Amino acid sequence: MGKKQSTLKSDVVAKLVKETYFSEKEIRQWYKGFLKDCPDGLLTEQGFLRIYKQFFPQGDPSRFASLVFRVFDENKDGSIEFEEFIRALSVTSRGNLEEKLV
Ligand SMILES: [Ca+2]
Repeated sequence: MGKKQSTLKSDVVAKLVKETYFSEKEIRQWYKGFLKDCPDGLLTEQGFLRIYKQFFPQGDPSRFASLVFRVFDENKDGSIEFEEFIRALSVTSRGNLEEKLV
């Protein structure tokens, strides 16, 4: 709990490949970027919004991103771990999250 991880364990990667739309390579790339933005492995809501805006530059996703943040902070600890993050990204990048939230 709360330990720094510089690499992603292969069993974690395998699990995420199954649970998301991303390939192993994509997941490892996202993890690198994630650690750059969040060296302690935890993403705050502000940090999430910043990344989200890069991913969806059109429009103002602030409200939506805030909603997404709450939905995907599965253990409700106020921050998003990489596993929560990549699941959120997988769903939102396919654009069906609104359906899920309704
Ligand atoms: Ca969390």
